[in-house]
Amino acid sequence: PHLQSYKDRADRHTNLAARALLRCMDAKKTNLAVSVDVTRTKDFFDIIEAVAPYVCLIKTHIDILEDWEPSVTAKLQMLASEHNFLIFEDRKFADIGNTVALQYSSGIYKISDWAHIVNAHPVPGPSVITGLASVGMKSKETRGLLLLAEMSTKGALTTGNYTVDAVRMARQYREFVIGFIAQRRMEGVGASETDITAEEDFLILAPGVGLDAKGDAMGQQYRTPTEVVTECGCDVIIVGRGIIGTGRDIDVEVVKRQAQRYQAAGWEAYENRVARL
Ligand code: UP6
Repeated sequence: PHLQSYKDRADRHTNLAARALLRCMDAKKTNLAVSVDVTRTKDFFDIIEAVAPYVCLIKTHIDILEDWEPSVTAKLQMLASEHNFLIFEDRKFADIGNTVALQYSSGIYKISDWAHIVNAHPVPGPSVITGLASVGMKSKETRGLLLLAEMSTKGALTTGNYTVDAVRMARQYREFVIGFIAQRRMEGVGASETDITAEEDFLILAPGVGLDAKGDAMGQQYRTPTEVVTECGCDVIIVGRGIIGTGRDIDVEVVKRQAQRYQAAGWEAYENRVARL
């Protein structure tokens, strides 16, 4: 599927969240997701307003906001429809089905009310998917789940059979699992002859993307949009500090310029990939 256009894939996708994301990517010509990893609500919205025209997806870690209040998620939803982007809460669920269902639907954040997409570690086994699906598939706007099949960090344990089994698990729940957090395409991984891999269309969202740095001091590793999208076939680039910077203060002009730069690089990498057909 990665050799087809986002538009063609949108038309064929059966999950509403995946379809909406692919449509948005095609309409706005962007495969950029910005990770808004800041602790102050003002910075959070300043960044989102600066990058909104250039992104298909805003990725949040809602629990790092120090001054969060319910109006934050209400405003986020409003901006998402106004600027046409989706919301991905990077919650990385990893517990028994009953617990993840509660963490997804309840508490103060009520993630399932506002996040189109969430993710989970496959480590508990299929029950993490069915637990989340018991909430997400009930929603009138279908939600989508990504499994973390690979991580971007040095020494990650998400290799070999772990990744293979994650992909096999996803294949059993294709209505709800729309793809992976990974570093490369997953279609061939662990597929047997009976798997109908031709119709399989998993979205691959890749974190660990940077144009200037190779990594940070805490194990993060960066690759360029060309490596990630053209060479490894990923669909969405997830960029945090490459766009929002590493300083305490946010310069919205810089953020905006960097978002434009990553959008252009990500889109060019995609065009180069589909042109290989
Ligand atoms: N993230 C990774 N690697 C993974 C999974 N998730 O970096 O394997 C998330 C981080 C962070 C973002 O939680 O929010 O993606 C990357 O941020 P950065 O671009 O500033 O490094």
